[in-house]
Amino acid sequence: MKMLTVFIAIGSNIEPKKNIKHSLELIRTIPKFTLIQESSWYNTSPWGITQQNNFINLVIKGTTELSHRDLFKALQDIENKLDRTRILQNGPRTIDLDLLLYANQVIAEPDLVIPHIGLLERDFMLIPLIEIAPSIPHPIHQTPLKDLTHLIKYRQILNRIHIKKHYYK
Ligand code: PH2
Ligand code: MG
Ligand code: MG
Repeated sequence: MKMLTVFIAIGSNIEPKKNIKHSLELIRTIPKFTLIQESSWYNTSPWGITQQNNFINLVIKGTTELSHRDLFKALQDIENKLDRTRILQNGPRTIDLDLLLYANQVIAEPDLVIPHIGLLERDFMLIPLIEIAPSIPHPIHQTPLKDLTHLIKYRQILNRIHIKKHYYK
């Protein structure tokens, strides 16, 4: 299968530094997947359920030969490995791995919608994505991502805590 570029949002508000580092290690072991770039890490206030700890959010870029289903499954396996329990929708979590973009494809399946439904309205998804992919067109709007910030509805970003990283294979 052809090599495709994908973007994944990472979020955590339970021991976030430890869990995000661990998730990145596990992501790097996904077969037929290469981690290319990591955005800055951002401290963010909780969206949805506001009575919970702040999150750390970032976005990563990878290339893969996996189908969107196989990649989704690999990300879910990592969430489960990191003791992710689903008690409350939008509640506290050790790790959340959300597929934001899968090449330029538009996917609508009962359990998986790409582009992610929150991408344009949540600053903690769009801003880190723009940091590493400002010019790629949004698969539906066909507009460069950096020109879509007026669509942000939820501003949760408090500050940036790490600089972005490149990975070399
Ligand atoms: N994820 C949620 C619910 N609320 N808030 C922030 N700041 N960051 C998140 O990643 C987040 C959230 C559900 O996925
Ligand atoms: Mg999420
Ligand atoms: Mg999720």
